[in-house]
Amino acid sequence: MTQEQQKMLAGHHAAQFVQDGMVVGIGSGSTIAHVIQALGERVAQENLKIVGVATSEKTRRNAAQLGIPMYNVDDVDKIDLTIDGADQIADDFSAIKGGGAALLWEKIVAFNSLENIWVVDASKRVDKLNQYLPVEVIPYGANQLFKRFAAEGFQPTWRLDQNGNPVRTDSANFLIDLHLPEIEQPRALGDELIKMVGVVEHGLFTDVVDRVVIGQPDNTVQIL
Ligand code: ABF
Repeated sequence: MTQEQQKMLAGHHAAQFVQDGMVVGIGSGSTIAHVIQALGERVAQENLKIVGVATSEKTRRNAAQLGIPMYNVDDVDKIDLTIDGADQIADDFSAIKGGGAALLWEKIVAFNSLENIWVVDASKRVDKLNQYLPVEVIPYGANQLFKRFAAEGFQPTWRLDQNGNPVRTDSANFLIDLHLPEIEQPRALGDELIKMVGVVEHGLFTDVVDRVVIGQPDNTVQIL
């Protein structure tokens, strides 16, 4: 199975965990697009009654177009279940998220959810986290932060759009991607980053997820 087929397999499987009457946090990214598609089909075919909570404006639009009522995180009393994607998931269930520029709202929704499920293709599973780490920063002072990241040896790069302009998140912040070798201590690194003035949030997600749904190349789904 291709990576995209693995994403679809995992996404459709994860959508089955959503029950009638739930408030569902809906993540971002291409894997979650399959979850949204599957939920939209259930809304249309089973008259599934759910309320969605957006982790990005793009997800809000995509889900609403498929008939899922979408709310902000502050519009609901609680979130029963959040389903989201990830860029990498390590053996200790720490993850890097934010490749889709939605890490801040994703982390806010995740930490306000009673249960969190991540949905990935098999390529996202690694022994240790080792891909670029997105950090969301306030625009004012971002250049100074960039220089500080460089001085720390984090090899920072600006997240740029196709026109070479800095990407703005849904909260109108910038993203700086850090390029480190293997991240041995994700919690310690996260604690270090979040203390740096001007950092809004980082893409290290630790002690968050309850279940991981993995689409495998052999057309099976592994649930951890
Ligand atoms: C989102 O899903 C982001 O946190 C993460 O970067 C992305 C993974 O993208 P994809 O599912 O397209 O691989 O939750």
